[in-house]
Parts: sequence; structure tokens; C-alpha cells
Amino acid sequence: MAAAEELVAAGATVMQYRNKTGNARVMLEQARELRRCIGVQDQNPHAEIANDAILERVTHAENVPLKAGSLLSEPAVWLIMNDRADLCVAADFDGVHVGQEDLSPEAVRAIIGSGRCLGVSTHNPDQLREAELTSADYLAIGPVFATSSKERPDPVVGLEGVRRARALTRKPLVAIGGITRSNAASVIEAGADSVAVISDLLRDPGKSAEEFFRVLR
Ligand code: 3NM
Repeated sequence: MAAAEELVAAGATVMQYRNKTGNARVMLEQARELRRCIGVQDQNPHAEIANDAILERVTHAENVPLKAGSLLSEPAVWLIMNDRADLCVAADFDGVHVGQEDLSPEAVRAIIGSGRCLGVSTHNPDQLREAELTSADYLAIGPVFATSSKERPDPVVGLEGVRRARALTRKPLVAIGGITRSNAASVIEAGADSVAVISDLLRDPGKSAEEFFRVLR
């Protein structure tokens, strides 16, 4: 929780709760605690989310206009639940992120409705093309570089994989996998709108996040 607070203080705008081993009750407890700890409870009206609102969120672009129907009073941080649509709703999170082996995007959408955000992981052009046709609000592509944070990761896609993904979708594109303060700029240059990071934030979350933002802004 201290790490989450540091990340928020440093300016993080989207945070994912990811727990691959905990049981559902523990996950829900932790997710609710995370929500309490970063002080966003009861602030999200879960209005219709427009694509631009998501894009603004993932890029930190200040000049992207919000369309009618965007979130009107947004919380400082969007909390995204990994894999589990049920826990997203139960913990009143702002969205769900699913992988290729989780519920399909449309099955998740049926659970979370149009007011919460939906992200989908992809690892190759075929998956990206398929996810592009769904109601996903943003797509992820990875692993861009080698990662030790994921069990059985898919093959590395490299910067070329990010470029190819960019050419295949106009949805906000989040790059993930082995991204550090040293290589983040190259990932954005390759066409990603934002980066998702685990390892390079863990040791000193506040300082690392500030350095990421310095590199990316
Ligand atoms: N998903 P790190 S790579 C959770 O390829 C996750 O979809 C990936 O952690 C994908 O920043 C990954 O430590 C791990 O490499 C990212």
C-alpha cells in the first residue's frame, strides 16, 4: 500500500491490481484496501467512457479534448483489476484487464457495462486484429522485451512488434514487458501511447515513477 501511495504521489494515473495466486476473498479484501488507501472511493460516477478519455489517461496528454459522455468527475487514479470482472465490480474498480485465456472481452463487457474501462492483452498481430474488433477501450502489446515478472511469457515482440501493433489499431496502445526508464522512450517512439511496468517500479516506486514521467513527458 505504501508503494501505491508513492506511485499516486508521483503522478501515476492508472494502476492495476494483479494477483495470480491469491484466492478470491483475499483478492477482494486487498483490492478494497487499495481503493481505500489511495482515496478514490465513491468518486467514480461510471458514466459512459469515451475513447479520448482513455487515451488521455494512458498518454497523460493534456490537450486531448474530452468528448461528451466522458467521465465528468474523474478520480485521480483509475484502478484496473487484472483478469476478474467479478472482482472489478465487487471492489468498485474502474476497469478490468483481460488476457487471451480469460473471459472474452464481450463476456467481460456484459458484466462491467459501458461505464468501466476494458483492456485486452495481445502478443501478436492476429490477436491484435481480433481484439481491435471488440469493445475493448485499450489494447496492450507485449512482451516488448524479455521479462521475469510473468510466468511463461509469450515470445518477445520487440520494438518492431510495437510498430506493427500501432499500424493495426487506433485504440490506445499500452506496451508491456521489460520496459525500463532506459528503454521507455524508444517504446513510445515506436508508437505506444503508454507503458505498463512492474519490475522497474518495484525497488523505489516513487523515485522510479518520477523518472519515468521525466523521460516520457
Ligand atoms: N504481461 P515487467 S509482460 C504482466 O506480454 C505482463 O502481456 C505481459 O512486467 C505481456 O515490467 C508482463 O517487470 C510483465 O517486465 C511485465
